[in-house]
Amino acid sequence: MLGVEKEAKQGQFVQSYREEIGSSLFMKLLRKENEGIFNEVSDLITEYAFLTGAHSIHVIDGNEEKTITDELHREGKLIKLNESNFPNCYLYRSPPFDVARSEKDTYICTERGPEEVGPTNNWMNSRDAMKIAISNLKGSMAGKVLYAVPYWLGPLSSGFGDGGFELTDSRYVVLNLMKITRVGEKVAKSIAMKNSYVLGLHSTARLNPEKRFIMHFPDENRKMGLVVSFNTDYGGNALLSKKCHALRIASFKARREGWLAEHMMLIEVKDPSGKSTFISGAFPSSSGKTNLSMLKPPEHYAKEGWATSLISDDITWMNNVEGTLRGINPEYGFFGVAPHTSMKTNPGAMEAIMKNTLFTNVGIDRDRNPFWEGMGPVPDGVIDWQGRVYDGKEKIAHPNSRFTTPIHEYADLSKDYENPMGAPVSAFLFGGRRSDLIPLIMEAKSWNEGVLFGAMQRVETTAAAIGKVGELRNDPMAMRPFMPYNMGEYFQHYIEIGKILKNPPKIYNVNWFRKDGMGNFIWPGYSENMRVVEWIVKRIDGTITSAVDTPMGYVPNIDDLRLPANVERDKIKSILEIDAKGFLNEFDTIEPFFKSFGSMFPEELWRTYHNVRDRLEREL
Ligand code: OXD
Ligand code: MN
Repeated sequence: MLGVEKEAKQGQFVQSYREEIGSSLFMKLLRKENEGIFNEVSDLITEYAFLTGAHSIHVIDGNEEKTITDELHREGKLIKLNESNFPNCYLYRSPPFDVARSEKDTYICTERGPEEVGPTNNWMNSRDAMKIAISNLKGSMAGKVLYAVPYWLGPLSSGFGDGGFELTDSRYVVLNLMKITRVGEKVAKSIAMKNSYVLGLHSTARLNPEKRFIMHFPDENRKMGLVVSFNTDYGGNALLSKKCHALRIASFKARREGWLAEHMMLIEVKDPSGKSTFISGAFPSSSGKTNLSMLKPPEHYAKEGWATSLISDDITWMNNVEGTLRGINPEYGFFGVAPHTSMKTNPGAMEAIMKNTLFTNVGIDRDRNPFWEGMGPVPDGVIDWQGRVYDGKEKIAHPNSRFTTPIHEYADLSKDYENPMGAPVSAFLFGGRRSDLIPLIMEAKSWNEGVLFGAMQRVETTAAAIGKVGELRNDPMAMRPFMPYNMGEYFQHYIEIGKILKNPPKIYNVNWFRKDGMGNFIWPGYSENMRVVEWIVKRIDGTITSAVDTPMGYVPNIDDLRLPANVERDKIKSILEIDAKGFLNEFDTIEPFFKSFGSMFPEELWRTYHNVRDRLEREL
């Protein structure tokens, strides 16, 4: 695949590479289960090791976490946190220029042409891309160990899961993957049975941001997908199982095979009668998706018998099973944004991250407890994310600092988390940070109008990606950074999915971020979002049949929302209203974006757009 197969077969280290690969327990099992895949993977690892000049190879069996952690700790690359308060927790500091996803360096590489990926992606011809990759990767691991991490996305026995291998020289990446995916021996059978896998080639190389590339080749690797990433060691750029595989490469597969790979959380909500409703939601990075997935009902709701549990905090794969969409979480852990996570905003996450967690770019106090903005008063002598004594001027934690935590540390995991068939999804929420216009909640009148809600998402940018924070940009279905093919075709794919479902989820637009004239948030958010969730559950189960019929969709009668004690009813009323003029402006603003997809933009969605627009005009 890398064009060095022949040389690799005769290379100096090849014999020892082969022996190292063959000695892995994972590889022994893989050989027993599927000799063909074993041979193919052995050749690929050898070829990559030869190209990068790796000193040796280590295939991860699943029991290496402690050894690698201890090594990095001894070398001073990990700081051990306070063992009494944060057992088995460590801090890693990344170079200040490698702290977030880099969209400008992210490419989709095909042979056909840029129209295939549309105006929201960077395209490169796959042959040119491969040349750039090879020249950067060549010799980049001299003297280093090449780690091969076999991982599985989804419950182990699930037919909806998918396997992958990430080959990397970064022990930081290995530790993260060991927390956020299922790895090693236990995944051999699943990969062998699937008889395919996504290949991820990563190298920290020289960490040169000028030559940073995150390249996706959907047609390579027997058309199962190849990702090549180098000169970066951070998050979505380097943990290739996550954004690269579970969203971008998976989206190509999902379109081909008729399912959805979404940037969505998935939560189970139990009502007092014990009935479960599963609600998924797409929110851009760093916009409260993790908090919503871990929503804890306020005390009096809990007393009444409402309960919630988590399936996914970031990514949901949904398949049509007999007319119902069923969702699984491909991941096995959280790579969550630390700042503003607190006992108020997300007590479940705070409890989960107190054990077995790898923190990146947060601050620490004198007792080596992690610290970040939003946690409470700043302790004396706090050290910032770059290891300097905090001077009160810059941030203590980087705004995109993270916690990497195994999912089983979270107390309220849904019993359906490991269900190989997934959980039946009854609602999609679309949302994001919008201080104006978008009401607290509105329900789409049809599947296609819901698709329009998603397509029209315009939200404020956050620190999860390099670039300006707080700018409004189009982010359909919160997938703009992750949708690897033409967005117009993605909308069509959504419309087609709606047609094959007997029980399509109801679609909602939510906005927790409306501000008043003084710049204060109107809705209290966090656990109080349960009140909106209750309305959604009751709309789905038919308990609440009447709602206000507006040109955009249905909004709650204010008396059907149980309001928190500390809010002004009139203010809440104002964020349930539809500003027809404002929405018409929004339609005008969005139109050039839709037109940028040319003939790829679905006719059916234009029709929906004009129908809703006409309704708004009639309102004036
Ligand atoms: C993430 C992101 O890391 O969306 O989840 O950037
Ligand atoms: Mn995300």
